[in-house]
Amino acid sequence: MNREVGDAIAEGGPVVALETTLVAHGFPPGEGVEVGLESERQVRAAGAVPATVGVLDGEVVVGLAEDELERFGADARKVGPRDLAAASVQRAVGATTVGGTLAVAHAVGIRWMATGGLGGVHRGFPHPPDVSADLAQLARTRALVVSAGVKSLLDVPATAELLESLGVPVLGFGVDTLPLFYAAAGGPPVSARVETAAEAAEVARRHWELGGGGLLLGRPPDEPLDDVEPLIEAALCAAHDEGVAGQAVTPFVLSYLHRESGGRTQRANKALVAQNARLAGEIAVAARP
Ligand code: PSU
Ligand code: MN
Repeated sequence: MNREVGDAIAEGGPVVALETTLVAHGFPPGEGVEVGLESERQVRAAGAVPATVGVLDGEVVVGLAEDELERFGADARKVGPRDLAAASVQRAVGATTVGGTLAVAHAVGIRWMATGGLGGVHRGFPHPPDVSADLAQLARTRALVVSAGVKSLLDVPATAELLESLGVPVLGFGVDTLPLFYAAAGGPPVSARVETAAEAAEVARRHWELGGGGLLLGRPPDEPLDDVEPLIEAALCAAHDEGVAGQAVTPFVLSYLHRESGGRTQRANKALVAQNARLAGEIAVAARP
């Protein structure tokens, strides 16, 4: 763990965990690092300490330095909660997903995290079924994740139902429905709406006092894209035709969208990741005792 993050955790200071799968697999090579660094700047601008998580040289690092972050390219292993131990023993470069990052946050005592869009239930309930480990890990981790909802290439209503079954509160930041990643409107209803960072922090604290685990906070993107659905359908068809499955689906679809939208989805994705990081920082600061 880096010194700054370790000290902040020890003092009960505001720390926000950030993931590396979106750095390695969510953007074209080279671009992801800039997204990661911008998230760190946004967390700092809110007055909190960023802790970007990943596996390097056998170590689970909490608080990657810039030169370390640069090693998270497209060849990094995608590391969910079940993959942490093997990636570490095998000295892989391991890019942690939301679920993988939450598992580490749990181990070191970080309560706040930001990402672009949570993973969830893939569309059409494929065989074999494909449900992101983000959900189970969120259910068992005392942390609040800020995201632009669930990635809309998934079955978002099914994901919302599963989050309810798992007892995960789904909060809307100033909205009554869960944002749809690129789009702001049209998602399933949230379980409660909160208006401020302080209110989100208070609900999280109360949830934990009551014995609860993780919470999701959906923040709609400031500049939503409302016309991406046809492209998503085309991307999912292409994935199917090319036999892309499992862990590879989300990166394949995101890169298809980035390419076929002429970079619009990429710009939107970059912006919303930064906005979510900023809000997570504000909530971490608001939560200080
Ligand atoms: N948000 C983004 N881009 C991403 C992700 C989130 O804007 O690439 C990543 C997260 O790491 C999340 C993962 O955990 O997508 C979900 O992948 P899967 O569906 O394979 O679990
Ligand atoms: Mn999956």
